[in-house]
Amino acid sequence: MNFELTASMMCANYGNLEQEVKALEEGGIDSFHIDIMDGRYVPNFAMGLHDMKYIAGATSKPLDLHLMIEHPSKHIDLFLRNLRKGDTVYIHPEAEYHPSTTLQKIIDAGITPGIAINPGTSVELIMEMLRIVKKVLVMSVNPGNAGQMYLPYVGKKITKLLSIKEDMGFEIYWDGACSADRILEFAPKGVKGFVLGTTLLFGKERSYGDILQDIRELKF
Ligand code: S6P
Ligand code: MG
Repeated sequence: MNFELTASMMCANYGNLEQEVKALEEGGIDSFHIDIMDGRYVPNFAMGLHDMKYIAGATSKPLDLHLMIEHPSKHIDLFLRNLRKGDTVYIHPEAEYHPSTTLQKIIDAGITPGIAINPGTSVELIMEMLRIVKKVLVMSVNPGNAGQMYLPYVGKKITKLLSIKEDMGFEIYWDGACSADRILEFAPKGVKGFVLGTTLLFGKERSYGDILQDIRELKF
């Protein structure tokens, strides 16, 4: 089955970030998920521009930039000028007065545009934006922290998005409490990729390579 696996780098060991990036890359990760938090849009501070640049310099794999910041349009140029073709930027539509203007900026920079949708945000609210984005990151936990509980009502929203994705031309990605059960259920239905954090990938006794191989073969 063809699905993508992304590493949530806020869960990595910062004591040796370069080694973490290499081990994930050698283990077969598809891309690196960078959670940027400003302490305002979400109640936490996580990674910053500096971390993003460091990881970009340590790998040739794509970056997946998840902006959990207020008014991303104010800062987006800083990020865009440090990204490469093939990278993705997700914004949260609630964090912006004019999210489609910001999405257009991402498109104009040659970067893949995405929106991240919170558990409490409905498909109806983002319907028009679905026509211009290539990726939708469905949050199955409230944004701000790793290691949270899955909110089961999000499953219904994914079903709705799956039914319109082809028509509207976007792919669905999963972020938050991504477990084996969820991959087993949603990868065959057409969810294109999964962000792996503490639930499946980080802080385990096994190597990243072994874990990633088992996930790809759906051997849990
Ligand atoms: C949450 C953030 C996510 C998490 C990731 C953690 O605000 O956007 O990317 O870091 O989902 O995964 P887990 O398995 O620890 O919930
Ligand atoms: Mg994220």
